Amino acid sequence: MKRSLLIAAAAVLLVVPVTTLATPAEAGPVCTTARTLCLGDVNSRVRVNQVGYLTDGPKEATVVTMRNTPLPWQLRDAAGTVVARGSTTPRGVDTTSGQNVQTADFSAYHSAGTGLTLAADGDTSVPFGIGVNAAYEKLRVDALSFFYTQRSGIAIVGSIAPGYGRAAGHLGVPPNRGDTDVPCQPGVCDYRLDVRGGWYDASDQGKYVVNGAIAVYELMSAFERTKLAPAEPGRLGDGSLRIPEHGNSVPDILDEARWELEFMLRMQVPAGEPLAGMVHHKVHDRAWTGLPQDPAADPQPRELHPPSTAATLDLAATAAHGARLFQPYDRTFAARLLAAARTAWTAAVAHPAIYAPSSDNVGGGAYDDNDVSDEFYWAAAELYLSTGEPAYLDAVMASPWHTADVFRPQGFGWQFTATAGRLDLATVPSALPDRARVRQSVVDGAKKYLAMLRASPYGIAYAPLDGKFDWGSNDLVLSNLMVIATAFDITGDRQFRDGVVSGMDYLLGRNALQQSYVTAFGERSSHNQHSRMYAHQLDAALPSPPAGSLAGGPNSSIQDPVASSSLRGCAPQSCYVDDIQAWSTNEIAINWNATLSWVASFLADQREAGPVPAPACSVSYGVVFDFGHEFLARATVRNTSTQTLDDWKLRYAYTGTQKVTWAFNATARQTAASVEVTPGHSRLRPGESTTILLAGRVDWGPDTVPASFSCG
Ligand code: 9MR
Repeated sequence: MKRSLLIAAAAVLLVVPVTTLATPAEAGPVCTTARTLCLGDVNSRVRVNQVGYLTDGPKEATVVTMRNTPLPWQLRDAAGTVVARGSTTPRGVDTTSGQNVQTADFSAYHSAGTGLTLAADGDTSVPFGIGVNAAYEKLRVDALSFFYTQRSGIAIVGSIAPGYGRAAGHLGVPPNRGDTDVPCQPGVCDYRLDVRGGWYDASDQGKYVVNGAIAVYELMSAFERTKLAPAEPGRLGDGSLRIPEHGNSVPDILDEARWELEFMLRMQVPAGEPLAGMVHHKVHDRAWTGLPQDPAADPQPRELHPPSTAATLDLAATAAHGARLFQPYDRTFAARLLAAARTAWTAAVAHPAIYAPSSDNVGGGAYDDNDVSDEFYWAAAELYLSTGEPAYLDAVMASPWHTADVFRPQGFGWQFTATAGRLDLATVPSALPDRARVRQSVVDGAKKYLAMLRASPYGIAYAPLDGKFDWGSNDLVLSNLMVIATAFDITGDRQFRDGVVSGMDYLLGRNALQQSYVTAFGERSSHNQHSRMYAHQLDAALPSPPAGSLAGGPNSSIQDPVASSSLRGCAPQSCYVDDIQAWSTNEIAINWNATLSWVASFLADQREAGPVPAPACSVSYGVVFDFGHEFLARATVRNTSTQTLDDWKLRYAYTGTQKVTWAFNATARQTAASVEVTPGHSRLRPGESTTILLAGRVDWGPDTVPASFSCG
């Protein structure tokens, strides 16, 4: 059959007109099956963020249309009354979707509400809200609570995760054959390891150090950000997530990160063995299991796969990172982490080229990587930031990644970790000689992503080099939003905050498929993700993935049978289907939810009425004397606001191991890393300054200055 006839037949079969309204050449492949959500009756051509918009934030929608001249749009409230109107901007054919589109900007409308709709070109959007900061707060908690239900080696308690209770998986209880005493693959080693715990990676119940590492980094970074930027640290504190470790005085996000770190430590080759200090790349089933599969009922033998330099360096990076964060809560654990990080670094230097091969993909994913220069950079960066030691600084400065452009259009993740190192070198205080340049590089990278976002009529801050969307593209979009968010934290420049707010629209429904990729967020959200535990689509007795689960998203390579048969010829953005068997486009994974958690946490910190306000004071904090393990610091606080500060307090957090023991001209109280200073000078008029002296100890590591202060 001729192509044009085929397209006509498909359109007749679908009864309703195709909604992509692109040229026939583009419309054909996108709309030939119902799976592609091309049905005009359910798929509005007006694409919005289905969760909604912040009252004081950018508000844009994308309209799929054949027209190329501006069209009128109307914003209606829940009662159907037009509350704002305007006209669209023609954007031509969008290369990522093949759709001819226009954008509608209703940012000037600031009133909060629910059930709003946007109409243009004879079609109306799904309902959405304005004033959705609370939804982002919920997203932060949901996205982070995902990790609890992914835990291995512990029973999931139904009262904590309603609907998701299950027996502990892989604790050596039959039919499980792991993970308490796991042998290596034949010929790899002659010892066995107890590698219980950690998180199941995705749908499969494998546990992979490199993917665990990037996920745990993002969780720890979301926590560390509360010390580096104006944020509300309590929101990530003890009791904030749906996890069992409430009431232990440790922020829940760190409790969750520790679950994975403990597992990663168990993957390190023990002293006395030939590759001592290296880290096994992964542990998983000998053969693939089918769907559904309860972890506790998995009968497959588990095997340790060979150590790799990438896994070793990733343990070095995250254990070093964790050491500085856990120090205020558990010094013994912090010391264990730091020792393991040092050992791993030394082992990686001695074995710099042991690569995980792409062929090792039976029973689990390969997570192959044969360039570990970026992992060396990241590990050196975290070791330097935590210890301040010259050897690690030298490794940072000597790395080609230190001056290269690490802000790649295709984003970063488990396979490319230099960006993680760069972001932390830019934000965590240190004596890095070229720190100002490093900070500027993040701002420059973010500007590039912002330009991409603005050039894309769907607001996508992601542009893979060949135009093909990668496996897990949603995660890569979010990774670039992390960079834009970090630029906001560095500069306070509102365009970056607005960029992140706007960039989230794509993931929550403003896209070619009108799909919210986050379960239970938005009218049309993904809920059939590929998962052995949450296989509701296959067995009605099982749950769907929990609220806040991110689907991997459009993947041009469509490697699974369902996607490859139903999406053949898809435009990049349309290479997605919410089907449980479409594992190459629709899986869930810890690294993806970690990036979502980071960005959701940033968004939750952005209030309705503009970014978190600048502090009422400026603080100049300097170390006056450093006697090795003791310090004397001076903080000069100036009231930069227009209001007199009465009975005010100075608040900040250390990123290192400092502990204030005494204050002059003030009283200081330190809880974990957070310090609250009550000055003797309790009234500070606008423009007035006061100086406070603080004495304290440094257990180990550098005596760096705090990064962010608040007064009030
Ligand atoms: O996220 C991984 C992606 O970057 C790779 O291209 C893909 C193929 O190797 O593998 C993805 O990771 C999967 C892993 O191999 C096994 N567990 C599920 C992961 C998410 O799909």
